[in-house]
Amino acid sequence: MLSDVQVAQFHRDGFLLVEDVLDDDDLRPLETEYSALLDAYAQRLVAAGKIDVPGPEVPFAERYTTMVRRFPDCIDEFNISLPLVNGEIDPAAFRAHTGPAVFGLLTNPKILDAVESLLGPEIASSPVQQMRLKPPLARLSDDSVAHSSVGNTSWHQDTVAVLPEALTTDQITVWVAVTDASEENGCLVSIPKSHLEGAHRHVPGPIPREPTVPAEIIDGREGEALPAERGSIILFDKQNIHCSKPNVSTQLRWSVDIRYHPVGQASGRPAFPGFVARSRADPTAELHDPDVWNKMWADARERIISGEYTGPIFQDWMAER
Ligand SMILES: O=C(O)CCC(=O)C(=O)O
Repeated sequence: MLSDVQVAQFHRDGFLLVEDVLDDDDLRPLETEYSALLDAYAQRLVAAGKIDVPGPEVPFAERYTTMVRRFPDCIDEFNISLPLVNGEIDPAAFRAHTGPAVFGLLTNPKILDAVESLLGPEIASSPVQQMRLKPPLARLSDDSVAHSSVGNTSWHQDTVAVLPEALTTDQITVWVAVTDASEENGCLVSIPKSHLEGAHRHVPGPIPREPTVPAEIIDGREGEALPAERGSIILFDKQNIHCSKPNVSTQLRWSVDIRYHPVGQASGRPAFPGFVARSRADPTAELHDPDVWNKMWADARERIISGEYTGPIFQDWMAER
C-alpha cells in the first residue's frame, strides 16, 4: 500500500512515481508472451511471402524495431486495446493482444494495492489501456512516428480520451516501466499540480494524430521529467497534464499504461470490456480467469464488427466539451 505521505503527494502534484513495485517475476511473463507474439507474427509474414522478416536469432528489441519499420501494421498487433476508430472498420486490422500475461499485469496485487490506497477497495479495471513499445525515433518510418504507441506523446490529459459519460469517473492511470525509461529514451514528463486546472480543450499539435493541450495553456512550462527504472510505476490523476519525450537513444523503451476506477463508475469506453479487479465487499465479483477476459475482448470485437454495437468507440479528443 502507499504511505500517507505518498497519497498526499499524489493529491498535491497529480502524479506519483513509485519505485521498485514490480520485479522480474512480475515482468518476465509479459516479455515471454510478447516474444512469442512477435515470433508468431513474423511467421505469418513469412508464410505470406515476405522475405525481409528478421528471424528468431535476432534479439527481441532489434527484431521488433526492424519489423515496426518494415511492417508498421504490427503496431496494432502488439497493442492491448482494439484500435480507436469511430466509423468504418477494417476487420483485418481491428485486433488487440489480450493474452494471460497482460491480464496478470492488470490484476497484479502489487499494482492493485497501490491503486487501493487511492481509490478504495472496490476497483474496476478500465478497458482504456495501451501497450507502448517505442523503438529509437530515428528508426521509425515517417508514418509510424505519429503513432503514440511507438512515437512520443504530446501534452495531454487522460480524461479527454474517454466519452463524456466518464467525466465524473475517478479514473487513475498506472503507467508501468517494463524497461528503464530515461530522459534519453523517452520517459514521461508531468506538469505538477496541473490536475487542479480542470479539463482543457485539446487541439491538433506538432505530432499528427496526437491532439495536444494548446501552447497558450502550457505557457512555457517545461514540467518535471520522470525517469523510471524497470518495475517502477507512475500514478496519474486523470487531469494531470503530461507527455513523453522522444526516444533519441538506441534502445527500445517499453511501457504499459492501464487505468482503474471505482466499481460502478463508467469507464468512458463502453464498447470495450472492463472487469472487477478487486472487491473486498464481494470477492466473488473479481475476475481471475485470463481466458474469460480474453473472450470478453473477442466478444466486444465481434459486437463492433457485426454492427451490433452502434455507439462511438472513443472520444474525439479535439471535440469541444
Ligand atoms: O508512455 C507514453 O509514452 C505515454 C503514456 C501516456 O501518455 C499515458 O499513459 O497517458
